[in-house]
Amino acid sequence: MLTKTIKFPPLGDQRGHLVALEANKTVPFEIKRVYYLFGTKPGVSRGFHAHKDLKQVAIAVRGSCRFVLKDGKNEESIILSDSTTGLLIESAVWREMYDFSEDCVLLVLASEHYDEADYIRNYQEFLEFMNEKN
Ligand code: T46
Repeated sequence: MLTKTIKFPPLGDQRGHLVALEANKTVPFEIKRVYYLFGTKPGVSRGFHAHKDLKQVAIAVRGSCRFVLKDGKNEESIILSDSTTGLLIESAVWREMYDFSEDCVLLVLASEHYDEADYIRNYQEFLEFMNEKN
């Protein structure tokens, strides 16, 4: 299963909603970096890369988008549209992102600092990396 989701317990009350994201608790790694994607233009797709080591959790805190995940053999698609659900993206998984709603704010929690050397941005190289790994 490539699409692993984490349900964050909603802690809201009559005043509104609250979700807590805690490293090594609700998020299964130490969080070293947080970034968010927003203002993605209609029809634009993003991603098209894998990470050698990085693990991430992505949450559509507003709006929606669709992830396609690939491991070289299997492919799965998932729509993120719920601010209490995170998509856990393990290392060595190719990701593509589509269908961003205009209001989409995609929050991403990352297990490592930014390192371009950890990216595989060519799909053929990704397949070779997976062959060597397995
Ligand atoms: C991912 C998906 C979900 C930085 O300088 N620091 C950062 O922390 C990040 C994430 C990116 N950048 C730079 C690298 C590029 O020059 O920002 C530019 C845009 O990044 P990229 O084209 O990789 O963006 P996406 O939306 O295709 O992918 C991003 C993350 O890079 C990636 O790890 O899994 O969001």
